[in-house]
Amino acid sequence: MKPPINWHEALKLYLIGGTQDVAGGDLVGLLAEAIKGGITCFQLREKGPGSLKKGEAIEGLAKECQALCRRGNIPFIVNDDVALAIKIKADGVHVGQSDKGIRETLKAVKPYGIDVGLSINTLKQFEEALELPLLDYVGIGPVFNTQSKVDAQPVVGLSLLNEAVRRSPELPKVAIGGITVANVGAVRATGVDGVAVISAITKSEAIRRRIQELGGGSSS
Ligand code: TZP
Ligand code: MG
Repeated sequence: MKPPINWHEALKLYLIGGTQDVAGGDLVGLLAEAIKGGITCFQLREKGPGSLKKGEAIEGLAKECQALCRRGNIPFIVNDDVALAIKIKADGVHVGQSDKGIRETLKAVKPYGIDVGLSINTLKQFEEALELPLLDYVGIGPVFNTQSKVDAQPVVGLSLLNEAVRRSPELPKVAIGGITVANVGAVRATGVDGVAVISAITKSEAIRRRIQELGGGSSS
């Protein structure tokens, strides 16, 4: 059996991305560079304009990303697609409130040893998440305005992060949405385990330096 993932550590600098987020579409090249730079987790989120649409192509891309993550010793997470996560034995699957019910997702994937992350946008949703003993982590946001998700929920600001940390220091938490070099310090100061970003890394021209600036990479 694979060792359990320490989510408090793995959430430190969580890259999310798909073909649509990368100019030129070379997600695999970007991921390879980001892993060398020191990201601590990766989620494949192939979604929206510019994303791959064919199941076969997505599966092929997922396997390439998974192989890179394995070599880099970081968790590989699939967004939304429970069947794909099971098929390729991903480390985890991340779902939103509007995806297949969270209880159903947990029931479907836990027998395969797949971890589960859930997006939350309100304190009520956070409290509901605390009632799910098998849930591995929550993503809280969008903290700030984001250009990377067309159907984003209302922004939650730093206050929901502070409140969630106060309610439960134990449940691993990653902040998401509009996180940049300019605001990452304030986000981390709330006590969340880490930050999840799309554009701060995928739109950077100096990925390794950007990862350092966001708090990833080695501390040496
Ligand atoms: N969920 C909430 S905000 C968001 C997702 C997937 C997009 C985050 O992208 P960015 O570019 O880091 O704001
Ligand atoms: Mg979703």
